[in-house]
Amino acid sequence: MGDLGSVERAVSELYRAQALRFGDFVLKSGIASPVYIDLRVIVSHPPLLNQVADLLVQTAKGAGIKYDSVCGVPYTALPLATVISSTNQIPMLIRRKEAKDYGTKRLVEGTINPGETCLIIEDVVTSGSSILETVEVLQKEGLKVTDAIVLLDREQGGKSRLEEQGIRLHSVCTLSRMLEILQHQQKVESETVEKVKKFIQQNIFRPTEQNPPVPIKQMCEEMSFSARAQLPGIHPVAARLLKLMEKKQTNLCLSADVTNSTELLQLAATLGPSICILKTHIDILNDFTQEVVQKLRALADQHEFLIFEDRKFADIGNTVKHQYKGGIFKIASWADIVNAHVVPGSGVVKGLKEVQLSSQRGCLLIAEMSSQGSLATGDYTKSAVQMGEENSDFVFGFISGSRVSNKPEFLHLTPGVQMEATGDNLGQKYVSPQEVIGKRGSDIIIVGRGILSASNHLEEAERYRKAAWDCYLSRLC
Ligand code: 5BU
Repeated sequence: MGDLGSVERAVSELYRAQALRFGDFVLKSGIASPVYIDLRVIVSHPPLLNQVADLLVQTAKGAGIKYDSVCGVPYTALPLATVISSTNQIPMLIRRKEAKDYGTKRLVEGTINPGETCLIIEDVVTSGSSILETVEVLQKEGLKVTDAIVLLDREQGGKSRLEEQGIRLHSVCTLSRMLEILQHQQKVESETVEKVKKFIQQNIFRPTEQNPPVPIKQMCEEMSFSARAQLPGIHPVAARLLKLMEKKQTNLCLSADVTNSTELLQLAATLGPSICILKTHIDILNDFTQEVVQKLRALADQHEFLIFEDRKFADIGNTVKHQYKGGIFKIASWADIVNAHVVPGSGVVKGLKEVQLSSQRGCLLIAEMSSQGSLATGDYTKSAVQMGEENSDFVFGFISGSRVSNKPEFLHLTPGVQMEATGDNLGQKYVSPQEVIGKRGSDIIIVGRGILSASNHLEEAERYRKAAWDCYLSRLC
């Protein structure tokens, strides 16, 4: 731990910068907490940033750690690692957190010299999961990682969990010591100190086999589907979908890519109870009639799932308006959800919106695609998110490989999901439900051939439903 004087000064400054707050807070998850810690604010206080960086270095020195490079756990610790690197002339590595482009990009930036030792820098440790994720990535690159330095240990089980995994955790300060310092400085009252201590004890993170470790920071910021359904301003389609997902315990969307209407209706009837959405490509049916979609609508109402026509509108507003409303398919009359590419600009959304028959119709924008070499990456993805967020009266979510919007009122749906295969011979790329829901923070898996190619569709759909639902549950506090 750092020396008393400088630690005390830093704690006092952190309190002044409102990085530590005491009172009655309700975390996004709905859990009441007497303490709120947000060290992101230190970038607005450069002297404090330097002070904290220095304390981290001194703590590493005091523990006698030898290291060749530093790596901050994204994102809050990145500026800390940068200051440490620059001030002490120690090379730095950056771990990419976002799994853009379906994992084809580098996961670590900077020069990697396999065999060298990298020291992990972190702001706050709760369960230790974020550190472990970073350790895993660095170790895969051939680096040695044995120690992590953290400013604040919340004493909620992270230290022992990291030790179990061979990582020694050294903290500048623990939460109880921080409390003592602030009490001594007469900044918090003993009643508050007791309240926070009790909260720490009651919230020790113990992962189990059934409940695999998920970063608690992520978990505590995570809202349940039913809580999201209640958000003010949420789109009615999103609210309906979130409620039925919670009720039916499913975040599985079936991609019913069949060419025969009898088969389509059979799938809807059999798998209806297991799914939250049935996705169609209505133009691949050989025997389309309006009667088919009417029957499909009746099954959707009976089994409480939404119909998503994966039409991928991609033309100027005036054309997509006709494509959505008219032609032989009359998509707007039966599909709860449609999707659109953002390549034409926001006119595509405005055109579709003109048709909007009632508030019970919603749209998803394609922010990323699952196929090899997709051009929907980087700035394109960002623009798609911005377009969606600016048109929230019609757009309620995104098709993407991971969570691309931080706004909980938007849903994320991910195609390219299979448990066994890694791709097909036409460029499709697959990842597992665990990766999509557990790690990439998406909400709904879209599965086609993973289920359709099985001999027992229902059994297979249930297997996917359960896997994706369990991952969602383990994200919650
Ligand atoms: P699969 O059989 O699970 O590979 O089917 C995936 C479905 O999702 C299929 O209907 C595609 O048209 C759809 N899809 C996709 O695979 N990737 C994307 O990026 C988008 C849609 Br957008």
